[in-house]
Amino acid sequence: MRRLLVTGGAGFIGANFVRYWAGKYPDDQIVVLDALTYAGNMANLQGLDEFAGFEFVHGDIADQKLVTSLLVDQKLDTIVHFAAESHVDRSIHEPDAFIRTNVNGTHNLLRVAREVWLNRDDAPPSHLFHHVSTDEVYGTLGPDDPAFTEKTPYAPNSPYAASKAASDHLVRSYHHTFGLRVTTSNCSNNYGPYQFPEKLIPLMIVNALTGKTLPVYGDGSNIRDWLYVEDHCRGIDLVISRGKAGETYNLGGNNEHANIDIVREICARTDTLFAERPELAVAFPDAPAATGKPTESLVSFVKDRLGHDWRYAIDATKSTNELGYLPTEDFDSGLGQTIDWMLSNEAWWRAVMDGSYRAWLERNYA
Ligand code: NAD
Ligand code: TDX
Repeated sequence: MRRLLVTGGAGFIGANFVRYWAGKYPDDQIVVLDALTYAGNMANLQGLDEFAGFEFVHGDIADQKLVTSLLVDQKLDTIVHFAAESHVDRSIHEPDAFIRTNVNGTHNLLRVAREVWLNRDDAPPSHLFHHVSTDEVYGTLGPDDPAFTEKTPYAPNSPYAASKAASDHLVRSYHHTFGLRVTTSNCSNNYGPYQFPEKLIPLMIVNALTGKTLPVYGDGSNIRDWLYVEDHCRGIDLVISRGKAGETYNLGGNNEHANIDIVREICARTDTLFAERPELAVAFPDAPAATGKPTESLVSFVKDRLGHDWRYAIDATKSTNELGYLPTEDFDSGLGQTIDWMLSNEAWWRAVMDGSYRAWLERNYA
């Protein structure tokens, strides 16, 4: 039985991970620590309070006293660290929060883990600090470059990527210097349920339904390697269960697409869905598809993101060979499930986008 501290568990991937883990390991204890920033959402964890081992704690990973008391009092033996500022565009406009949470926050978790797990008599018999990171630490690829491996030198280009790279290095150093048992996974772009609609796929779906512009940065040729979020959760499980302390593992989707192709695919699927299901035109009257206009009419090529990385691609051979990792969801069905989820969860994304969730948060967590 494991006793997990899941940081950032009210965010997109963290919430999917908690649902995955509670379903697969119902006897484990899961304590979620989340500061509920704009990206954190209690609605993402709805239903989990029925799970006996689940507890939510509202707090900051940079709070040394709080993290110490959670590890000591609850005898937690595994940290799965998702909490981060995660949006590249925000890191370009306001980088400070990225350094504070991604660098200093991660360092606080590491020093508390070291103190509690390595220096105390009542430390649990085994421990693991799993750090969830990104492929963006490796920089950008040209069209013919081989995909990133775990040996690719780090070359982060945005303040977000640099802050994640710094946190990866700190995690590594706590293993090398102090012997803390750590693993790190570097993953490609995720998509799926509960993703905050500031990221490409959910933003385009919401804007297509509400008749807003679909802003494609630059010429839309930039390529990402897309992974359905549940496959990422499965990959993290494999690293936690079978990975070797001190090692890093790449997790990817073998699934490269140019942004413009993704946007066009979402447009085409929206048109088809509205043609097949007349109730959608009633529910979403502002969508062009509600009046038979092509959704693609909303596409607008806008000013490029500063320092925009052109291509990411993950080589996950090491994870496949050593852990048995393979993504199972193909992009066709994964994108379909994501659009269906957004159609069935209008209240969720409207609340997130119109600020009523913030008001709810202030009422309940002031
Ligand atoms: P997200 O922005 O949806 O969620 C982040 C969560 O962390 C939120 O719940 C937020 O409230 C919480 N948080 C932020 N600052 C905190 C703090 N100081 N203390 C406690 N909680 C705090 O992010 P996501 O997309 O779910 O990403 C999760 C992790 O996975 C991040 O570390 C990110 O770098 C990594 N990652 C994301 C992707 C992707 O495609 N989204 C891909 C690879 C890796
Ligand atoms: O409106 C948009 N228009 C657009 O063209 C948005 C939001 C994005 N884009 C482009 C920029 C990227 O080339 O789409 C691509 C994907 O953008 P994001 O969804 O912002 O993701 P990205 O910048 O690739 O970073 C993501 O993947 C790695 C996550 O946000 C990170 O947290 C993760 O580490």
